[in-house]
Amino acid sequence: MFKALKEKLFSVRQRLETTISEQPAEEPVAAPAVQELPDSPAVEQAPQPAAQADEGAKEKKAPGFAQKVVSLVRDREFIISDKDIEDSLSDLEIGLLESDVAFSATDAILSKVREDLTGSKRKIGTSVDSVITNALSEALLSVLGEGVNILDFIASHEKPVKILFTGVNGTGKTTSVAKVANYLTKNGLTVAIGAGDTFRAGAIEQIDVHGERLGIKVIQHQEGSDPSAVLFDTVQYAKAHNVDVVLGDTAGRFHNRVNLMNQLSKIRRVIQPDMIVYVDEAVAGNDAVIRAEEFSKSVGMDAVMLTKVDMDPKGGAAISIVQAVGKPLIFIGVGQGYDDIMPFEPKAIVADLLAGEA
Ligand SMILES: Nc1nc2c(ncn2[C@@H]2O[C@H](COP(=O)(O)OP(=O)(O)OP(=O)(O)O)[C@@H](O)[C@H]2O)c(=O)[nH]1
Ligand SMILES: [Mg+2]
Repeated sequence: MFKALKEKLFSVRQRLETTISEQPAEEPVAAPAVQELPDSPAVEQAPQPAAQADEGAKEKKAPGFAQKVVSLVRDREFIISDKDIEDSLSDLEIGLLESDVAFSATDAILSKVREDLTGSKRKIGTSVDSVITNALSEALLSVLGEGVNILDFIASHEKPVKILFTGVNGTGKTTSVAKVANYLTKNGLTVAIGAGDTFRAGAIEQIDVHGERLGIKVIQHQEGSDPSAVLFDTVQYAKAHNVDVVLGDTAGRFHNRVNLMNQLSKIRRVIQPDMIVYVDEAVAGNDAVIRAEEFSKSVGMDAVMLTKVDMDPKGGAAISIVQAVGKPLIFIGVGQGYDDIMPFEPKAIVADLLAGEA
């Protein structure tokens, strides 16, 4: 998963490690002021003048000077400067853009890495790699956020918890509804599905077949009927049968199809979902990001599910979408089987991205 992105991050880490490690181990440091006090009776007095010497050094490297300093060794620590990491950061920028990470997300990651690394002190003897990995990890996590655990979310909401799936045509909404239903039942929850795509021919039958295979109740009306009514009935069914979760499938739609978008707003008003999941496919790259932003503006969303991650080695769409809409990625789809779904846990994903060579 995310093989290309992992490779790029690995090569940037290697380059950063080389450049930072190549900095001289020791450079002349201002003579310790303690020597100016030969009569000093107590060793404890030494830190005081040394601190003053430090202040002096700070004054000297005030504006302009700091940029010229490659690295300083003081108190057996490196101070990493902008210049040390400039080339590696442009590698990182290119690597992220090539992996389909959008410009704004790339920018956010770069500034966080720069902020974390420059001026950071590394004790001689500590691993350069850990300093770099930490900075990259923090930067990626700052964009990916905390994530959401769906089981916790369901546990903390009144039943039935209503989750609506939306997005453009063919991205994997219906398959995702089935996968999520399967995931939830495997985690001990009861589920009912609303066949809310009454628009596309064959859509009702498609979700019905999934329901049958999974042993999950699918509520359906006629093709062409009002999807709000189907989903309303699904909620009523869930209430009557003490079902934990309602999953609502909907027809694929582009944000510029006014009628379909109005229909979605109506569904929203009628069933008042606890969570709207926007589904898009990783293979769409930056298109997915633009579409997500449009959906976010028009109907809103609470979380994102990215499908077909198995077909997209780049991995950037995941980072970009989350950054663009400011909502968590809740699941990724990694194949066509019911079990090909993974809860998206930012910490685990980032740890894997930085675990080494792909
Ligand atoms: N490889 C792969 N294929 C997927 C994944 N998720 C869905 N698909 C496939 O994508 C195709 C479209 O899936 P659907 O679930 O019908 O998509 P949809 O968004 O409901 O489509 P519409 O209802 O027409 O808008 C199907 O062939 C699915 O098997 C995934 O994670 N990986
Ligand atoms: Mg569908």
